[in-house]
Amino acid sequence: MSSNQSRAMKLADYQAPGFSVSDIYLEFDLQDEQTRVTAISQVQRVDSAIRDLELDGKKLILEGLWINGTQTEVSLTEQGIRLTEVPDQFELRIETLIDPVNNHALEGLYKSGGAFCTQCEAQGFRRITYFLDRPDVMARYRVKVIADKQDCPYLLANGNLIDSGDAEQGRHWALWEDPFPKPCYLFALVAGDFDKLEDQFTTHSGRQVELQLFVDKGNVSRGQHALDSLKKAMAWDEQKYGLEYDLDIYMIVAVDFFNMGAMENKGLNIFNSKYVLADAASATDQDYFNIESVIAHEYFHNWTGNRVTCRDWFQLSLKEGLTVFRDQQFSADMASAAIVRINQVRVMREHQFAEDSGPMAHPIRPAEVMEMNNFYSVTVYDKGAEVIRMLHTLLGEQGFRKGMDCYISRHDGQAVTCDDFVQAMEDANQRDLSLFRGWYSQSGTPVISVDCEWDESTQQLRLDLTQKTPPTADQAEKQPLHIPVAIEVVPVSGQGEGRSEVLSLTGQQQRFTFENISAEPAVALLTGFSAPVKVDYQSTPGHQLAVILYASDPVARWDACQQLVSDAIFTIAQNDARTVPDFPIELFAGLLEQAQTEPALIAEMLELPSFETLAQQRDRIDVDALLGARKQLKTLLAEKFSAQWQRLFIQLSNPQYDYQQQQVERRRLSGVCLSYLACTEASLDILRQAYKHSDNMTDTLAVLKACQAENLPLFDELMQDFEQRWHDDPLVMDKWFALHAGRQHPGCLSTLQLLMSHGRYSINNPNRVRSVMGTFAFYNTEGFHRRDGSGYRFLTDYLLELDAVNPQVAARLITPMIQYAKLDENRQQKIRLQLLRLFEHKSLSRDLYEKVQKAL
Ligand code: B3K
Ligand code: ZN
Repeated sequence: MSSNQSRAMKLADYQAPGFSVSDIYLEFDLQDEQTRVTAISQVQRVDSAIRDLELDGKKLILEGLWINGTQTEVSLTEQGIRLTEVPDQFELRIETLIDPVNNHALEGLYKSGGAFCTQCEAQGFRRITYFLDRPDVMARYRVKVIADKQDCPYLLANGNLIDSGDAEQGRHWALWEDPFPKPCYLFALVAGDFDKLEDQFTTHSGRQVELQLFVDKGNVSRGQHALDSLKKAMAWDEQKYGLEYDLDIYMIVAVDFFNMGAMENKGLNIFNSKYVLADAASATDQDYFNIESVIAHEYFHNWTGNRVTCRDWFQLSLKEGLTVFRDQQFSADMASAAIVRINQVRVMREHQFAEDSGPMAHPIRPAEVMEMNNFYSVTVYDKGAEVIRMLHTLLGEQGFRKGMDCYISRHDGQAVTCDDFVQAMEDANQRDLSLFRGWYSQSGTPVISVDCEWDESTQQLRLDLTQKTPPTADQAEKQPLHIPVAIEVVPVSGQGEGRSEVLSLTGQQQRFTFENISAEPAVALLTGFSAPVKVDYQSTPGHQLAVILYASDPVARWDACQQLVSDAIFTIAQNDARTVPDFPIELFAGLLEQAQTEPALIAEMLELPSFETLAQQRDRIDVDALLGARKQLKTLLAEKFSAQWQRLFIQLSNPQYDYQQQQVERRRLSGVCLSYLACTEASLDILRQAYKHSDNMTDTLAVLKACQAENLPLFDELMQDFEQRWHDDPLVMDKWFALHAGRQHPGCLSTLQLLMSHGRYSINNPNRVRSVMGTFAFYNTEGFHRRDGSGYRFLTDYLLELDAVNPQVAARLITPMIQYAKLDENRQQKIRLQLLRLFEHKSLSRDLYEKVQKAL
């Protein structure tokens, strides 16, 4: 283990930079293995006490460095180089050589397929040149890109194109200028050959913006949805937040090799092609939805992230939490608000709660970071968005908007902190949010315990709420937080009015009393999932049923349903019961009757809670018993209502595919029907016909998933057909790989081996790796948690190989293996053994090291 692996940076140690860079000129002479980068920066000393200039750099060959034209010697540091006793103001010229084609970490400048592209967030710019690679150093960029004209007809960078021309030996060049000062993590360059889609957007104030979308050759017809989504996002941000786009051109480039979803580089977004390309035959409704949401997310960053950026990386949630919240608001406006919210609640419960209770627990503003890439987490992003949502709930729509206006006007062009954001919200609304600020510094999932009593004689309803946050791996002591607890009170009989309110829980324990509750009430707590907390409330099946039937909040209705079903699953698991409690059966009978009236919501209600969601409800879980119980309930419901599933499925057939809300909802419900039908004997023919007649990827995938989940022999037959049809399409093949990797069967490890020796498999392609190993580790519960530990060993063997290629992706895949505290002692021990193997590995990346060390 080298020493730099174990050193963590602390938020408390933040120091403003000693130097600023007002302008930088970059020149790239692009060659596969030897790209020459010339960087000319105008540097100014801002802190006279700091005499030396230290620059970050990684995997660079330094060809020369000049200060005001004089070649200068440098000394090497752990992070890069040091220039001693530099002048107060000077021109710094640095020439470096880099190797894009062998850059498989996909940070800095690399090649994806035939195209050069960059990824600089968080600290990738230091792989391009020596620089002050920190977000609070903001400069104006001019960038010249030189490349072979035939291989790279398009030469792109941030901002506006100001000049271009031909060069010697079949090469050409383009010069770009970005008028807005920006941190280097927003720098981008692309050079390659693409097909281009073009459009225009006229802003609210009447400016024309050119929109350009670059996709792999032959994919033009798959880019329209992304382009339409961009225009919707631009219009929405103007209407909702009064925020207009600020450059004359907005470019999006889709590439196949990308570590994450997309990147918001100023004026030149780079996207994983998964979040750009779609048509009915090859993309699912979920893909269409995701594309719209990620396109919007990156666009919204132009204000929340780019114009106002982060002072340091501990503040990441400043831009990510806020931008996720904004994209969620947008999606809710574009599609069904209820379903968008339900899916978000699932993400929180399945993934964020797990992170908060595991070894990587951290507040949305982490206090200590070893490897920044490890903190692009569900906590920073999704819990961060929940924190913004709570502010929105507490301040109201208008108050929140006032706060946003104040934040943007006060900090435009600056690099700021989460505190600055909360301060703007406070100032614009004259509110004291000091207790609320605890959400930024405290990790863990608060548990709200509820004691509820209704007194018929006084017609009073009393609620006693107690909050407690269990200690987390990073923090033992917890303080009470300001929690908005939205509730809905409905009469159990269904007769009469209900009541909705947001309770402000600020103390550790608090009593709330409601007068004039004349009929027996059922209480729905945390309606709309008003806070990222768990609720401990012993409601009765009767009251849960009343909430499902009579509450106005769809999330509360869905939640009550999930709770009822979860309780049933746990009862079965505990008693090893042959008999299943009656209430889920009554519930399903009712839901199936009404299914056509609210297809989208009822589809979500009919879906059993996932294994991951169930696991979060207990401190200890018995994997086999829980999987068995879930399965038992599913089969029972499938058989009991086989006629209804079949009838409903037939009624739900759609005309020709269109990505349109009503159709989407029907397809979703029809997919749920299929998943139950696959558990019944008579289903083979239905499944085969459904596959045969499907005109879209959503329905096709629903059949394949249903067959996969039930391990039907039909699965292999259809998968062969599917492969034959799609073997040349990388995005569809990702689905094929994932379906195989997620199949829970005794031979699943050999299946994985086969998949990885498949001609289309590549360890260098993150999408492919995630399809196979990600699906296995996260979702193939049975295979991954095999009692003999072979699943853990398999993942570990692979991680050792992958870590040398792409540490960022490796560190994401280890997640399910470090969240092991709920498992039985035998499995825990087997996991620790594998973690030790990783720990003892000589050249483990800092990314994996941080996680493994914490997990042990
Ligand atoms: N800001 C990027 C994420 C960069 C991740 C670096 N490891 C995408 C986004 O959140 O919009
Ligand atoms: Zn983002």
